[in-house]
Amino acid sequence: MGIIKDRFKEKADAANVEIKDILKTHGNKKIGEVTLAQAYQGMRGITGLVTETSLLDAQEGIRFRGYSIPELQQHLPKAPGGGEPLPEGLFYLMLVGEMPTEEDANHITSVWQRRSHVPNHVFQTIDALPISAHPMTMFVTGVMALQTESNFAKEYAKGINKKEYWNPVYDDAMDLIARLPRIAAYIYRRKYKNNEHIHPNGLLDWAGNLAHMMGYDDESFKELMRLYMTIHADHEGGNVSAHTTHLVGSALSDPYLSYAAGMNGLAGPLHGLANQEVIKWIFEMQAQLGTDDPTKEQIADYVQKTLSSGKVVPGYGHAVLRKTDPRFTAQMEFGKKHMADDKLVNTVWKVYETVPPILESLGKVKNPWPNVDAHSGALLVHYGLVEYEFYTVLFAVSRALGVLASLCWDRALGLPIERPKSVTTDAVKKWLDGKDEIWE
Ligand code: HAX
Repeated sequence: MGIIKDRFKEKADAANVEIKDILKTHGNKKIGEVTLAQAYQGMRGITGLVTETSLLDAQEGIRFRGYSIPELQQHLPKAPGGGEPLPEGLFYLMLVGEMPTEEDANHITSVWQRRSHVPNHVFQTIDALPISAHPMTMFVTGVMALQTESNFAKEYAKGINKKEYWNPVYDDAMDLIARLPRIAAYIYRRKYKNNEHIHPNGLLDWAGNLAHMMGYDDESFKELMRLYMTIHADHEGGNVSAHTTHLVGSALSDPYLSYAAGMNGLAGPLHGLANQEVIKWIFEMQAQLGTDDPTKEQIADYVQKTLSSGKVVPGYGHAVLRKTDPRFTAQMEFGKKHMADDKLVNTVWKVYETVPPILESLGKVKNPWPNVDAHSGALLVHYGLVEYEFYTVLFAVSRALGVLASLCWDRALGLPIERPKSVTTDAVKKWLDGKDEIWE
């Protein structure tokens, strides 16, 4: 077995023993109660999932295996001459649960380079879609076409012992992550750059190579990609993309099927598509106001217009967070370091000063603060990546790291098929009247 596979298996075996012991002694302990409002309103606040890779605190934001984003920036290995973390290192941290050495991160870089070949039929399948198709449609279609390569599906068809499920799932996860930059870059060049493609550079790291294949060889853009791929990778288990990947995987659908399902969820405007919606909203504001440097008063008027036409302000609010998203702050710091005078980036900062008090004044928005998507587009536009419909594809490439590391854990821990109980309103009414207790 490979070095990292061995380390993962060792950790997973130890965790299995520990969890069995916890369940034996404490399995009947309650970790919460479910109210009717929670059942009807998006299961907010119900603790009902185990995800090992990261944990979200409403006030503090995300921690990956205990490390905050600034701590990741400090401790994870960097590319030579670079200042931002290598996403390879974050993947190692999420998978193995320990901070990687530079050698560990470089090892993953070379494994992913070796496994990055994408068969031709995947590109042909993407080519069968009209050029007008949304990049996320092309992306998920490409991943589905790649499912022909699944080791897990092949092993399952042959009749694999359930104790061994984790093994081909691990290989699928590594293969899929390795191949995603090629698929993403292919879509970008096909849709926006005349179908002129760029060969991978075997000397570059995973995120640097993605930048290169998209046609962006500026060193600071590569740094942005490393940061971007790190901060978008995981946000604990309950968000739509992570939860869907986990749920579909629990039916023993292979990692390609599970990840594609999750990314269909990421493509929704209340989730990952919000990154394109933010920049579209700002471009529309600029066009309507006739300026690329709006004042805070002009922005406030535009926000009111958005709200009064029954729309949400994209990039603001969160189902769990109750403070400014540290992923927003990390991007703001990057902006201050690399492009402090950029007008669009400054507009994002002015929007940040304007929107929260307005949302707060509505009295119903639980979190008026910006999330990750409020900032990302403006940084990309700075480097010339103006094709905002593509932004969610970048998010999807990054999200693969978290959801696929989690899927390895799901199978290594032998988690069963997920199947919560649902009720009908009729049954609820009978239960409230004390007439029926069919679900208890
Ligand atoms: N603008 C206007 N209204 C908002 C709002 C916003 N940014 N955020 C929440 N609200 C509204 C809700 O629509 C809801 O209104 P109704 O009661 O009239 O239906 C009310 O405030 C209460 O909602 P909430 O409890 O605060 O928020 P939810 O947990 O239901 O939803 C969302 C969380 C992120 C979906 C929500 O804040 C939103 O729609 N934000 C804008 C879209 C966005 O930025 N999404 C990306 C989120 C981060 C992410 O997943 N990235 O991938």
